[in-house]
Amino acid sequence: MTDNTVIPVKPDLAAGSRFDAARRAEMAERAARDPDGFWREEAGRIAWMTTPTRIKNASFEGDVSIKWFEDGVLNASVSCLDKHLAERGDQVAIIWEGDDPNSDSKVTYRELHQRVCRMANALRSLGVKKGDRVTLYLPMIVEAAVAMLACARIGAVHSIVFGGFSPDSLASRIQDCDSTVLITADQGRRGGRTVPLKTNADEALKSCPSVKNVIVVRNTGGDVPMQEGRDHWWHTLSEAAATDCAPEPMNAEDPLFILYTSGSTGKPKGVLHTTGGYMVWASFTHELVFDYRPGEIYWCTADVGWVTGHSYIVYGPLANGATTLMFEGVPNYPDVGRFWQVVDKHKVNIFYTAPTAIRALMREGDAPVRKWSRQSLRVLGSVGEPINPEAWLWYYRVVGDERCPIVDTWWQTETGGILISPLPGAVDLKPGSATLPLPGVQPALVDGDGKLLEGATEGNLVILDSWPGQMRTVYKDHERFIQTYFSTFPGKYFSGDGARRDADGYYWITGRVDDVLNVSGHRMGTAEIESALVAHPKVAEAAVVGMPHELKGQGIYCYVTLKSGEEPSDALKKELVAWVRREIGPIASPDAIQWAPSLPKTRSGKIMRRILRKIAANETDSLGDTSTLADPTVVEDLISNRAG
Ligand code: 6R9
Repeated sequence: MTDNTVIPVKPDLAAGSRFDAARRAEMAERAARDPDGFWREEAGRIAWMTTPTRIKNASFEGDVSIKWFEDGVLNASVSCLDKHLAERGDQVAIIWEGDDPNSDSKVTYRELHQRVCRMANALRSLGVKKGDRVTLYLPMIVEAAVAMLACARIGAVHSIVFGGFSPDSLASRIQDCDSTVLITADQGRRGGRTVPLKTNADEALKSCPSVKNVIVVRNTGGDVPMQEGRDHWWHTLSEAAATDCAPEPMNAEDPLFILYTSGSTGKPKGVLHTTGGYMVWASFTHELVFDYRPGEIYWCTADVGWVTGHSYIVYGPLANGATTLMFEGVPNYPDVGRFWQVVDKHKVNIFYTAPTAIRALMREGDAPVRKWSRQSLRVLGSVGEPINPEAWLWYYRVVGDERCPIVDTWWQTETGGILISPLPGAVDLKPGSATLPLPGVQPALVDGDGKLLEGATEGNLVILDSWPGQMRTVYKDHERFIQTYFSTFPGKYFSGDGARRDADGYYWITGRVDDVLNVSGHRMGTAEIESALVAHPKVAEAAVVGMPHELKGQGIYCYVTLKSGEEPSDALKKELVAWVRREIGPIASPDAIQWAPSLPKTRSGKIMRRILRKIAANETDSLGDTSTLADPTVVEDLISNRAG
């Protein structure tokens, strides 16, 4: 695959789209020349109680202050619900498709509005006020969207913790933001199995004194203990509550949600998004990138526990009055044709998934795809990690029958929404490239010293100026926000990703350049896995690096030094894998563990991860400079005992 493989925009798509090449160019030009004018107009896509007059007020220098629409007043739930009642109250807002192919349901905008109002009133009756934090630990059920919007309705700040996280991970996220309420379910369902959410929650809450009330959705009907005075059934609270609830007036810069994400150091950071800019960005990008047209059925396969679920299952699509599909299950249950069966069943027009799923399905061959018609599909999307050209082309040829453009969307929890992506009716595609920035986004590449690089080149991906959906701070730790994103290259937002730019100005994201792993599109810090390992009584030291993995993109490779007197064994390896899964969650399962009598360190004691990454990738003939090592023989030992 070369930079010259170009798949031009289909003429019929360009003709039918509100965003063709000319419109895109005009928007990009206007957003750059007159950001205030451009975003004042785009702000009109959401509902305001007080229309903002001050638009952009952001500086990446010094203390870093980012404000958008700062004198505007709104409520996010109004844009997602009330705004649509007159015109499309009876249109389906959410199609829910269960893990079990025989279970599904549909919720109209009017019904969703009522359900949200009931839960909002229920939360108020428990004493939840504007600014309070509410943690959600839920499966992919309609109640997850209802809970998010109910929090937004009363100005409570939701913090969703992915259902695959362990009790410990849940507890630390509750403690960090002092949530007073936890919303969970008896159990989740995934791939025919149950997930013990309430049991995990009870375990976590032993160390979370801030939580006074727990709301439990009866989902599977599994038998779970309810703690008198603390635990309430969702349905009991809802039934007792009224179906209308006055939305809390929120300043544009009041928090909407916190979402914890992994960085290269320390524990996960609470990424804070505010109301006005985030909502404008979610709506703007959802409409442009997917070329969303009224009446279309849109399906993003992410989980609401990740940012993709926030922006592209709930807030973006609902702000745009779309019909959004929520899927409880997994791509290979009951069989590997499940995605396409669901596409046909619900006549899905726009389908957005992750490269790891595409690669896994590609391995199963074309037949399970061809078995289904997929005629409704119009646009396909990819997110979460770089998509290799081979998987891109399979997605394009087999899933989309060469009819549907693929939007490879680059963005992050921190960016709130998509920043670099093709627009289906406007940008020619290149397999493996996220292509060009959206209007209003100014990416650039810098070298290690922060010098701006011009033309076709490769470097660190930075963004030069603010966009409305940008995170505002790390919850309760603004210093960490400045340190993490604005200190490596002062005055610029540093993404942590590397990228290449070709002669056409197209961006090709190459992956993280820091100590963050991307395993099946899930972000995790090597430091988190290392601290889980050293918490084991037999482990003295650990170093974790990523290794290339055919399906997951990256796998987790752990070098472990045991305490003296401890014997390495296969049983202990298994125990350590189980230990990390229990400490962090099943998504953090180590793929390989290598016993390391010692780790390669510099004379000042720094672990040389560069070398560990090379050994893990089996690229031992290109180790580079090892002359600064305190003891070079350590490396030879590690090479000869590589975990294969
Ligand atoms: C939305 C999301 C962010 C990291 C990001 C990058 C990787 C996401 C990508 C991509 C290449 C794409 N990433 N989309 N890499 N091409 N289209 O995934 O957020 O979980 O915070 O992860 O994911 O490395 O820095 P998040």
